[in-house]
Order: sequence, then structure tokens, then C-alpha cells
Amino acid sequence: MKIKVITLFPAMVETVLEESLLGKARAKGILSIDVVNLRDFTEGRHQVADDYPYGGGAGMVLKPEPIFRTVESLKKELPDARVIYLSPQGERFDHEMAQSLAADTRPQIFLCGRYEGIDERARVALVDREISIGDYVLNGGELAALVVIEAAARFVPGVLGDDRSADQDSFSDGLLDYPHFTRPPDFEGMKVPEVLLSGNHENIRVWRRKEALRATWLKRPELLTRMEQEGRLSAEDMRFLREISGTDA
Ligand code: 6GU
Repeated sequence: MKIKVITLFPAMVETVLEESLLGKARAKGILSIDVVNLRDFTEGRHQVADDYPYGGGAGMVLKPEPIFRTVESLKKELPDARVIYLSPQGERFDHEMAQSLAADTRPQIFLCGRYEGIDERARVALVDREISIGDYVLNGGELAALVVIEAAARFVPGVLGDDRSADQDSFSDGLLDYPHFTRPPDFEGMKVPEVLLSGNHENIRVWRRKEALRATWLKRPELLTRMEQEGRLSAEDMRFLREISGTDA
């Protein structure tokens, strides 16, 4: 993925992107992510990026000129780039969107709003896609951009390392994840399920599938409804679900 992040708070974004798997993937060149300071495209001694909203009311609005200048300057270098604006008014981000962003070969410019948002003329003229990470309001798009970038980057080959893959995660098969255990086998009387110690791969597969179905049935039943409608539950799944729902989980 080739990404530019436009923000008034570059340090907030950069510190997160330097760490952990994202930092390593950037160092290896698997991910190219540059943070661009919107302030660098403001004018005058005070480098003002925001202004009062026409019509009155609380808060400030990001001025159009610096946003146009920043995006136009990036697009000169990357003419096929897509501009993604992070805002609570956007399409709701999910697993499928993360996967499709990761598969998009075009450069992606993430534009982080602040305060009450950006001037509508910049949004209409420059933005290709508006994304929200959920129904609540953040102080700006920075944390949302980081959420979107991290979730998408997990689908880029090499980001998770050799022996891991995002298609083993929760949601990849439409279900929540099954529980995980590591040593010791008995921690203060709390034991690891016997089947996981058995080495019987078929029994382990069945246990994990049942536990994934049980977790989903208990915590996110609407996901099962959707999977059933999409024909993504096997005859075995349906049998497991009857077992689970008949036994108070
Ligand atoms: Cl993308 N931005 C802001 N400011 N708040 C949000 C959001 C985005 N997604 C949910 N809340």
C-alpha cells in the first residue's frame, strides 16, 4: 500500500506508525506511508488552517485553501491517488472495506479532519470516499485513519510475518474468533480444554469451529443471521448451532 496522511497533528500519526508490525513493514518497504503536515500548506505568519463557520455555531472549520493546496501537490506526484476523508458522516468501516482498501493498487491519501470538519467545497471537489469508524465522534480523523490503515495493512502480504495470515482472524469467515490458550496447562486450577492438548487435529478443528459459533451466537447473533442469509453456514455449522442453542451455550 502507498499511503499519504494529511493531518494538523503529524506527530500523533507518526508515533503510532513507527511502532510494532506497521513500523517493521514500513522499514521493509512493504508499506509506504508518509505523513504530511497540513500546516505546511497554510499561508501567512500565523499559518492559520481553520476559521469560523458561516452561519455561526460552535467550533471551527478547516479552511479550503490549505486542503486544496496539499491534495493538489500530492496528486501532482501521484495522479491516480484516491482521496479518503475520515469523518463521522462517512460509510461505516468494516472487515470487507479493510480488505478492499488493501487490494487497491492506487495510492491512497487519507485526509484527517479536525474540529467540526472541512469546508464542504474541499469535500465535494477533492474527496473520493468518506469513511467513518463508528457511530461516535472523535476530535479528529487521526485515530480513525490509524484504525483504517492498521486494519487494511493486515491484509497486505508480509505485514503479519511468515506464519500468520489475516484470513485466520475474527470476521474473515464471518464469525468471531474461538478462545486461545497457551502454557501452563493448569493455571491455579483453571485448565486448558483437554482437546487442545490431544494432538487430534480433526477434534481441535471441530472444537474451534463450535467455540467460534458459540461466541458469535452469544455476543453478536446478528452476524449469524447475516451468514445464514448469505449461505455461509454449512450443514455441520447448523448442527453445531442447534447443539449450542439447545444447551444454554
Ligand atoms: Cl472517521 N472522524 C471523526 N472525527 N470522528 C469519528 C470518525 C471519524 N469515525 C467515527 N467517529
